[in-house]
Amino acid sequence: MENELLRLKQEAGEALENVKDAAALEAFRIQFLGRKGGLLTGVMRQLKSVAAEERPRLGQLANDIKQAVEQRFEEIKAQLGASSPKAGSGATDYSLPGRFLPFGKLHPVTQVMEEICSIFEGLGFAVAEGPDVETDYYNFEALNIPPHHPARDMHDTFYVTDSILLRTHTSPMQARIMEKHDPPLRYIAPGKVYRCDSDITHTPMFHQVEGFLVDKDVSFADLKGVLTSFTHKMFERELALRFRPSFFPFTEPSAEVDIACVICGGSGCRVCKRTGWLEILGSGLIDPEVLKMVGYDPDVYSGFAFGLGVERIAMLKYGIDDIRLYYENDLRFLSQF
Ligand code: 2U9
Repeated sequence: MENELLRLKQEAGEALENVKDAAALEAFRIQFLGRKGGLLTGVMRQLKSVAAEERPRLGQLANDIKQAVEQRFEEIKAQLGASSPKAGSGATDYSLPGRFLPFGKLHPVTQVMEEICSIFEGLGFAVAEGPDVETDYYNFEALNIPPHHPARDMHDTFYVTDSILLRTHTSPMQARIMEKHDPPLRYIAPGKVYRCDSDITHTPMFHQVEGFLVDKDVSFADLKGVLTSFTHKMFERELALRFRPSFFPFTEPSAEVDIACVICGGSGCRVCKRTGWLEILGSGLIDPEVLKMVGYDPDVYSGFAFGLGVERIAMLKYGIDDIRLYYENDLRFLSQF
């Protein structure tokens, strides 16, 4: 019996060290440790027929060997990262195909933002990014919106302190660029902006691309040319444009730009509220006060500026009717783009 135990110890040890995969490990378990017919289990059963005075010593030896083999078995199982199949479940089918994780994609807002930037880059604009946390000065004052100006109400600002805030538009970046560089300048500023507002057409965070061009003799005709070119490229057809007089503190004159409805082509439908037009961006000639604030002489230089909401452009391009869909992380929506 003792010899039999020592021989099994040696045999099991060698067999375990030769195990190379989960299937071989399972075969080992059945051969040596299986409840029915396992070699070690079988020897332990024979203890009953050993002489009574020998039983304690041989019982102890058998237990020590079984424990050592089981411990090495668990170590090798952990090394292989394999869990042996549960009793009665049958062997693992290694020919089954693996489970594939779905590929991620760029968010539709990121895709449209990149498309907008690449169109403006094609028109000669450079891209500049700036901080989301801004000073009151760059977000408002440098853009001709002094304290207590009624335009501040429209921005629904998230304040961090009295003079620090989450930017409500990307225009502060443009003021920073103008302050640092002399004309001619042609820049767009894409990024996240924040306003305390939430409903079917507003989220507290959204994305803007704002742009400007400053040089000598820049006129409203230049603005119309750039925005017409951008819109035709963005919507992949020569849609009619309408420049509607508007007001922004940083531009004078100002205009909101509409395109002929992408759904009905201008005849009137539910999407364009029967007007035939869809608003896509705001624009204007940079107010001389803003030029003066960054140190430019408005008698020498003039410029135009524009701003658009990326979520809105993507909604019009893809027929999305609720802005909140962008931020619910529902793959059934996101994987369509
Ligand atoms: C400087 C001077 C002027 C940027 C401009 C708009 C008009 C505009 C909105 C459109 C939809 C933002 O996302 S939106 O809510 N923007 O209408 N933005 S002109 O004018 C500037 C910017 C910087 C120094």
